[in-house]
This record gives sequence, C-alpha cells and structure tokens, in this order.
Amino acid sequence: MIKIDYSLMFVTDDRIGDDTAFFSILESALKGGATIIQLREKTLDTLHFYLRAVKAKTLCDTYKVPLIINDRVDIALAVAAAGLHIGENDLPKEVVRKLMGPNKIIGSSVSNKQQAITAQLSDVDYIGISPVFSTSSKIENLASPLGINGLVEIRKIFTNPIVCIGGINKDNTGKVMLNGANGIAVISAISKAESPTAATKQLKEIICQTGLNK
Ligand code: TZP
Ligand code: MG
Repeated sequence: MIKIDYSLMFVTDDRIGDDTAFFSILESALKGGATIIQLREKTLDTLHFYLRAVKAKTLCDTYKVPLIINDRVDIALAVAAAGLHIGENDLPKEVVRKLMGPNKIIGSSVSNKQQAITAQLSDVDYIGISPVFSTSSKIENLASPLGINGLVEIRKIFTNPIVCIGGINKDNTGKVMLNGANGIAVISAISKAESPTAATKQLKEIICQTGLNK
C-alpha cells in the first residue's frame, strides 16, 4: 500500500456554497498543495453527494491526492475513494473495515483518551482528534477542545498517524506539528481565506518547517 501523506488535509463543508464555489475552492486547495482531501457533506441528498464525490475523485486523481469520504461507505465504494472517515455514531469500525476491504484507509474521529484507546485497539489507519481548539465552523455535538495537552496525551496512546482538527490555522499549525501531530485538517483556514491557494501554500510551508517530514 502506498504511504499516505496526512500532513495537510482539506475538509470540505457544504456551507462552502454551490457546486461552482465548491469545486473552485477544492481545486485551489489542491493547487496549493493539500496532501489529502476529505469530502464531508452533512446536508446534501445522496445523489448530490455522490455527484460531488465523482467529480472530486476525478480532480483528486489529477493532482494524485487521495480522496476520503466522510460517513458514507456506499459513496466511498461507488467512487473508488481511497478511504472513509467515521465518527462515534457511524457504522462500527470493524464493519467498515469489512465493507471497505483491507487496502482502504479508515480514519476515525477521537475526542478523548478513552476513544483513543478504542481506536488503538481497532484497525484504523489514522485518527482525527477533535476539536483541538475551538472552531467557528458550526459543528453539532462538539466536545470541549483538547488543546495541546490533549494532543500530547493521545499521542502516548495512539501509534498510527494523528491529524488535528478544529480551529487549526497558520498561527497554531506549528504548535500541533511540534507536539506530535502528523498533520492538520482544516475547513475555514482554507475555504474562508481570501486566496485559498495562497492559504494552503502558507500552511504547507509551516508544516514543512515544523513537521520534520513525519
Ligand atoms: N470536526 C471537528 S471540528 C471540525 C470538524 C469537522 C471543524 C473544523 O473546521 P475549522 O474551520 O477548520 O475549525
Ligand atoms: Mg460521521
């Protein structure tokens, strides 16, 4: 299996706008050097989610960047995505592994130490720890921020890659990378930037300086 670069994950958000705005921002992130994309659609109907996934997969293939689908095993399989990201209320990890097969990436959200222990004992390829900081992106049922201390504690528990999400921006990226993260996952730091490509490049630059190529 090819080695995945988790260092800069752009997570899409259906509030980004219509399809035109959505694909424009997605391509800007890819141009700027996003290393992995997570398609996260909480409000679209199935057909619309699928159609976005088909087009996102083509774009990601062009840039040779893996595409991860949030929540929906059926859509991940339908578009031959590289993997699936699941949370606590999605299908159980072992069921997802069975459905996705041994060669796909499975990522899981983790919001506390107990969930990190469960993830460590499961067959997941990476975890997204969340939220690390408070976020202005409106997310339902968000746990309290883990902070750098939470990252450090979870790093002691979980051995596969850790991606930090929630309020990550250019000012705190260096800090999480220097404290054990393998990467960052962002919505607004890229999608709300005046130039999403420039913002992505800037994050990538910080990661390169601080990530020590993990
Ligand atoms: N999961 C936990 S926080 C979050 C998700 C999807 C939102 C991250 O958005 P932002 O804008 O990068 O803080
Ligand atoms: Mg989910």
